[in-house]
Amino acid sequence: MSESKRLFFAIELPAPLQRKIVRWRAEHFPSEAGRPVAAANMHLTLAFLGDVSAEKQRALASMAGRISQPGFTLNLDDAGQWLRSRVVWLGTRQPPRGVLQLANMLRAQAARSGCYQSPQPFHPHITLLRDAGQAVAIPPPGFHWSFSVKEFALYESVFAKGRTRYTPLQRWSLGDAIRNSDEV
Ligand code: 2AM
Repeated sequence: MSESKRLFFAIELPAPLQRKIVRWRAEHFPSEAGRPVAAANMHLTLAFLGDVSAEKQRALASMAGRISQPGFTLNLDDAGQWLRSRVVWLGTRQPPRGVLQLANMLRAQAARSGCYQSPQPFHPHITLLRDAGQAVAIPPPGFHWSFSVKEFALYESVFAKGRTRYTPLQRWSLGDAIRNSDEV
């Protein structure tokens, strides 16, 4: 029997953006607000898969490879806290259709493969702090970071020596982004 891996599909953040976010977080949140997610671990989850066998991983990867849709731009212009899951996050006020379409497709494929999918609506976010159980002041989004998403990845979550590390295992390209009429 092959070993299973804890997997999820996600969007990677460019390293310079990860560094900017870390700087902003350090400036705006006290250390007692929560446990900071390491810069290299920052990502935007599209579909959580849970513990997956090698066989199921192959099937999920093959389905992901058949997804054909254009890339899109994500504007990180929102931040908030979910007390129930004890996280502080960064997100987007108006998720582009592309991110919703991609997540819906991956979540539907995952569900068809028997990976439990939460019935909660998909809220694209990047977790910044964990164990944030006390309400913290969320700074007004004076930031405006945007980045263009040209690919997505299958990640493995590994817990070792007291730390969780997320490692991209495989990546797929999205097609050429369709320009919004208000973009120049
Ligand atoms: P979170 O950041 O909001 O906690 C890897 O754990 C990624 O999958 C995280 O981004 C996590 O979201 C997301 N995820 C979604 N559902 C999950 C679940 N049931 N258990 C663990 N992680 C989950």
